[in-house]
Amino acid sequence: RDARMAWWRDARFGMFIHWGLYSIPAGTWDGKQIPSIGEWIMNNASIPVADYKALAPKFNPVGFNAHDIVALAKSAGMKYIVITAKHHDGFAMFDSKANSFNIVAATPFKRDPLRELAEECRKQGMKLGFYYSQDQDWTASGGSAYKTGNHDSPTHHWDKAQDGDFDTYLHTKAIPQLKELLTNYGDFPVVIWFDTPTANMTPERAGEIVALLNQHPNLIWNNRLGGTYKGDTETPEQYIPPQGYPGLDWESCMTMNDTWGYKSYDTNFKSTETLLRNLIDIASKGGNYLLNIGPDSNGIVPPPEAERLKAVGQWLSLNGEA
Ligand code: FUL
Repeated sequence: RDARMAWWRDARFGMFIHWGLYSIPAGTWDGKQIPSIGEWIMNNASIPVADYKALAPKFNPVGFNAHDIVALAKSAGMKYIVITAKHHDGFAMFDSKANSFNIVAATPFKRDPLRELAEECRKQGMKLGFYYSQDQDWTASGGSAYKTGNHDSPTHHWDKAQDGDFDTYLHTKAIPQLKELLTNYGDFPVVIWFDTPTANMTPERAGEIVALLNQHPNLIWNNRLGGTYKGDTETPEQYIPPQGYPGLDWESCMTMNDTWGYKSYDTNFKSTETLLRNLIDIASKGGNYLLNIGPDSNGIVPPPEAERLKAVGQWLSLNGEA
């Protein structure tokens, strides 16, 4: 385990990327600004499955440039990137044969940004990991859905198209897509970042996923798979544990404003000073800082985010080791 975790412990600073179809509505649905985080808009506005899926033919993010994103992460002093391969909305941001609701098969863009990022990461000496929402899936029948704001409630569906059998979802979508992610990208991913397990993720079901992960002995995965599995890393979200987690590997993930997925009107950006203090505070307590960017529907990193990352990197190269 120590050998497996060595690069990650040294890394200290990584880039989280939340990017998907939700960058098109960008926080507004039917003319109304929908409160809370942008990537939850389908759930928060109870958008029917067919209406949400209709976003895919409109997704053509030709401004996406893997080279520039990896270079931005490098310039900030970041050592790894974790991108949303599939968030709770069920849309795969990669070429998937297992399910056609994906960026290659269902959009005019037709490119696989994960493949492009993998190639650039290899060229630029960056590590790459994939976020995958293994349990919640709001567009696949049988996928789980949390009721907004209540992570304890049983699966809450707002559209009959969501009803179905969780095991069918697991065996026809989640596990096949995880296999694709684990085998189609060469030496990547080095991290799988699971999220929001519900009661559906029993130890038995999670165990099937673990058997798959165990075929990749260098892989690092977080503590959000579910079942009884603790994973490799603790994942405090939007906070820094005052004492760290002695004896454990941990990573604080944080937004720069108040959303992970792009929201056009969220301008509540933290200052560069705050971002630097967070990084130093986290590093001093033995953790990693996974700092998020939310590219827009054209694939562009919002300028206030890019500017801050560059400024953080400048400070590090003047005052630290970057
Ligand atoms: C949460 C998710 O529900 C959010 O959308 C986001 O991905 C965050 C990092 O984890 O629990």
